[in-house]
Amino acid sequence: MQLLYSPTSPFARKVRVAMIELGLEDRIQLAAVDPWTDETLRGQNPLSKVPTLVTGDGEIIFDSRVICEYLDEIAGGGRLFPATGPDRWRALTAQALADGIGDAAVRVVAQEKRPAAEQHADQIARQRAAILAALDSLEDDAFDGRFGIGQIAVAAQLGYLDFRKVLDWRENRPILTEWYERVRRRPSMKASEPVE
Ligand SMILES: N[C@@H](CCC(=O)N[C@@H](CS)C(=O)NCC(=O)O)C(=O)O
Repeated sequence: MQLLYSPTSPFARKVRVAMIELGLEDRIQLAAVDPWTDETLRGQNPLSKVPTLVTGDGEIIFDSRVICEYLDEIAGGGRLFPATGPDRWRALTAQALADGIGDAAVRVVAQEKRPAAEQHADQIARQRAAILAALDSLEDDAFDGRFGIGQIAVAAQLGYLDFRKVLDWRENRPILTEWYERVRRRPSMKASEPVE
């Protein structure tokens, strides 16, 4: 299998962490692509986004949520994604919340790359409000010892907020801070740290 990824993408990082947590890293070759400039990616994924997975059978699978669930299935199933019931919906909702932080953060970063006169302050404020509210809800939600898809998604996005210096998410969030300091030491997190 081949994973098309970018070393800075928090969504690709989620897949890389999942892959290592599931012990699949020897079966997946990593291929770095720049989704903004590499037009060959569009031939495989019409959206030209990373992550995109090419399976051993040549199937193309995207986006990060689908890839993670696929990897969980080929690793035996039920390890990162609870199969049914309230735990499953909680895990999927946590993943959606984390991905939403990422979508908002990517938009903030894109806006802030523009010349000051071309930035839309209202859009930046709205995205930052979404990130802050999502972080507050994570602070209120006790994290158990599990490192399933919800936690992996959150960890990948907190790493991205740090990497791009989007905002200081640690301020007034001691529980989330303590949790992240613990999980960032996992081999899967260390092996996937973002690099420019
Ligand atoms: N929902 C998608 C989001 C993926 C995404 O936004 N990837 C960004 C990089 S962080 C990308 O490839 N952007 C290129 C583009 O939007 O054209 C997922 O979970 O995989």
